[in-house]
Amino acid sequence: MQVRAAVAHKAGAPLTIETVDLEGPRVGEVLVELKATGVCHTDAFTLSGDDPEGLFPAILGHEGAGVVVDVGPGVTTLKKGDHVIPLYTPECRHCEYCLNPKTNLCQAIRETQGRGLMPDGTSRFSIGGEKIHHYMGTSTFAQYTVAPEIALAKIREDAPFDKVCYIGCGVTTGIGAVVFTAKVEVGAKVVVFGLGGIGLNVIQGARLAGASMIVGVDLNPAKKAMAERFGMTHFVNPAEVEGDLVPYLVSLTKGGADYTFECIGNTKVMRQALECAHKGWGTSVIIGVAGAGQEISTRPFQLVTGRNWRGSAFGGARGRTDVPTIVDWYMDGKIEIDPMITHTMPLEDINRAFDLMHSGESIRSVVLY
Ligand code: NAD
Ligand code: AHE
Ligand code: ZN
Repeated sequence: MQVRAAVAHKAGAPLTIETVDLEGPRVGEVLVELKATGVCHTDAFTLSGDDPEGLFPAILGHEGAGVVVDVGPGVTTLKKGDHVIPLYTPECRHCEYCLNPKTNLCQAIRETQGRGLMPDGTSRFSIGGEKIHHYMGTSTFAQYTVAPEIALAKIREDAPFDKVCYIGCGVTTGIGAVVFTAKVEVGAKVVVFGLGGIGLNVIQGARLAGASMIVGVDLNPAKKAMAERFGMTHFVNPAEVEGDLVPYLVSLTKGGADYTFECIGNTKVMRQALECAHKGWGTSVIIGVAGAGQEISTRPFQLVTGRNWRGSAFGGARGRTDVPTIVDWYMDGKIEIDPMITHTMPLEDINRAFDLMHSGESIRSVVLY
């Protein structure tokens, strides 16, 4: 079939809206009609050319929601008409990783996914016979996409696509990093670096977990009001701090934070986030994605003296199991999404979503199909 899609032809260039060819689903695959997709900073990161796994041409996008329109042979858990959220972290429930409760990083299809291909090593997208790569196994910047059955979470049918698409990445990543990865306890002191689409969800996760102090750190003072609305108790603009940020934050938290989260992708900030965690027990979680060739550093003494350095992908969530629950949390009013979706647009205007992100004007832009 022919579908409209935003195609990334090369690094650093705007996406182009084109009609592309999409093959139907093969064994274990599902054809999904997208109804909405968010635009995450990771899409911009890959488009910039900084992603070591970035491939071109490709159809980006990994924060979608839609409806199943066809299933390939062997698909047993989904049928036409089901509402779904595509998962860039699938959940096969059989691999060594899925069977280990310590991780959510299902590896069943990771190798082909990283090469922009379906599990059988081929692509369903093409233009004039030329292959177009899939992206993160989801490619949600298209009216229709094909995804493996294990990379689709079935969700309730009364959930609005234009809001719950955000659970496909930002909401789950932020809240999950707090509740699944760090397991923040009631009364904990938390510092969140970066108050964008991910950091705000870390903040609402920390409030949900009962944190007593939630410090938000951002260079953009315009992010303060929204962060307060989601539970931030103290705002720090590093540009306004005299002297070093780390001792300032250690003093503010009276000895260091129990948990810190880096939600920017800046390796210098990752170091600050580790070093303002409490001596003896503080845990710092890296969520931000850093560009090719970048490395983190600190004095080993920081770890010797009891700080823990961790990372979190997709919030430690097991998509097919946890995403429907997070959709329920939204529908039951336990978490909020609507105020964070600051802009919506048709696919034709998707490049505006990237401009709004780079200028710091948006939290989340959502493309409506
Ligand atoms: P965003 O652009 O919405 O937010 C980034 C925020 O960081 C902005 O508010 C910006 O003002 C602030 N900032 C930038 N530099 C800063 C600095 N030096 N000090 C303080 N604040 C600073 O981005 P997002 O969508 O929230 O994504 C954040 C990061 O998380 C990106 O690196 C993205 O790729 C990554 N991410 C990771 C996962 C995962 O599973 N690990 C999932 C989604 C996104
Ligand atoms: N491909 C990059 C890393 C990109 C990355 O870290 N992706 C996150 C999700 S970001 C979503 O917005 C992730 O889940 N990583 C785990 C994985 O297996 O990809 C690189 O550096 O090569
Ligand atoms: Zn994302």
